[in-house]
Amino acid sequence: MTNSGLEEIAKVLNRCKRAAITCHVRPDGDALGSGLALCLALRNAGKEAYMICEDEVPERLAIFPAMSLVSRSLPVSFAELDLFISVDVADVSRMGVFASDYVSFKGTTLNIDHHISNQGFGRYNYVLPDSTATCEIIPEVLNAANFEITEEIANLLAMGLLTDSGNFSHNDVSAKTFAVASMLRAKGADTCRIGYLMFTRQTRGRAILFGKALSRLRFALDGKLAFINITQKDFEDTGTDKSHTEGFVDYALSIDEVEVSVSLLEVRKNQYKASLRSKKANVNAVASTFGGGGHVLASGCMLFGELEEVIDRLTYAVYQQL
Ligand SMILES: [Mn+2]
Repeated sequence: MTNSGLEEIAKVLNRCKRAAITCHVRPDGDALGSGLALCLALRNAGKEAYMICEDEVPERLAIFPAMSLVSRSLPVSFAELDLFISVDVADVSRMGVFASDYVSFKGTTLNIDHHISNQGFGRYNYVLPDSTATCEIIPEVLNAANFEITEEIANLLAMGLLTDSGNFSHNDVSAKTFAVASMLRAKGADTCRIGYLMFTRQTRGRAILFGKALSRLRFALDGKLAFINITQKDFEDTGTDKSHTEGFVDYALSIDEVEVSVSLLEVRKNQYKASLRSKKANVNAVASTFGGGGHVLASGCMLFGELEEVIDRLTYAVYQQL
């Protein structure tokens, strides 16, 4: 994978007239923040630019006015474009329905990303795997092209930087991450408000659901393993669904003695979706035992049976990894 020079990329951006930008399916803050920052910068520079994505904008991110620019189809034909840009896309297949349009595109393609697995599928590529977010890379591209970083663009980039870095908590956060954040703050990004909206705020139903889950917190293996469980009735009583359980399992892992935490969501009677988190032990191996998988420190699987049975089986599988 060899990157194109920034001057070359600047030329591509400066000479384009009509561009589409896409990101990966099930878009996150980094994908939409980086894509829309580029889209706005191109428009501010007098170009036609469209942001397309197969899936809808997640509710939490919809608060940014620029999100209304994200479309699930291109309003012109691909043949009318001279530039097709992908952001935060590790592999062409991650573009979903737009993958075939990208592959058969006759104009110029540009690939800007931070995933280590990115093979450089664009005509021009700018992939920096040491970056915590694609939003960490976009500013240098905009600067090279002489595109202004407006307050709105700074807010979008800050949002992607905060979300992909886990509010600056991931181990790939570097001095450059903070330098970019500092620059974006100077350009007017409201990092305090973005942090609150992305990481802190929640609905009342979610807070009550969390209380229910936490009231059932229990421990095994001398306190090294923690379980929380949520029933179908909890979801019904609080008007929530599984999308509101994000962070529950991480909360259980934050307890000092706990090495592995598990959340068990009741999918239906005698069926549980387990999410596993670990500080060190291999929970991918645990999940694999039950036909699931994921990463060493974060994985998931489906289990069948009574709750107590499921807990016993998971306890034994975790015991073997500690
Ligand atoms: Mn990303």
